[in-house]
Amino acid sequence: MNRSISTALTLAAVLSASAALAQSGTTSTTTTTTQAAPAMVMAVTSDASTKTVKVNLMSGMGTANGGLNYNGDSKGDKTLTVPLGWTVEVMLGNSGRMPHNALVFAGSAVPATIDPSKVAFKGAATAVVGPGQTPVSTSFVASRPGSYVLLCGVGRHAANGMWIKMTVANGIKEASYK
Ligand SMILES: [Cu+2]
Repeated sequence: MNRSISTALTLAAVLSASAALAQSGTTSTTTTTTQAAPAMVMAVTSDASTKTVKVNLMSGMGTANGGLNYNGDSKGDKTLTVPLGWTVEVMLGNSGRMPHNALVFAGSAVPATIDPSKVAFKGAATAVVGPGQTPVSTSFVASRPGSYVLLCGVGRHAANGMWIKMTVANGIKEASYK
């Protein structure tokens, strides 16, 4: 775990340096750290060579929104933006007291009925991870541009605010979480 995080950090640093050298003229933000993470968890890292985004979500981080949060975020107050056509690898941990998962649905609001068979992209649903359990992961291809919500499908967590926004955008070459 520690090794993979530091590898990701190193990779992100290399990518940042490469992007700076390339003088692409577009945004230079490669990564965004979360506010509530005690160890500066990297929320997203981007790898343009493999067109892959790694997303680290820690559910139940602290007491924000009564524990119904990802990385301390809830109620759409953060947006995960990923490049169109890239592979999105989601790693979901749980530092809280309730089980959680992460599902992606089309639209900009929590759907009235959360049907795991109707996620926006094939694979855009993690398993449920219990408190303190080993993180779970899934990956999907963000194959259609637009607005999405990433939410928890457990109980009424999403209705109670456990969701963030997600945007799939054409013409960008790195992800952001802000
Ligand atoms: Cu939940």
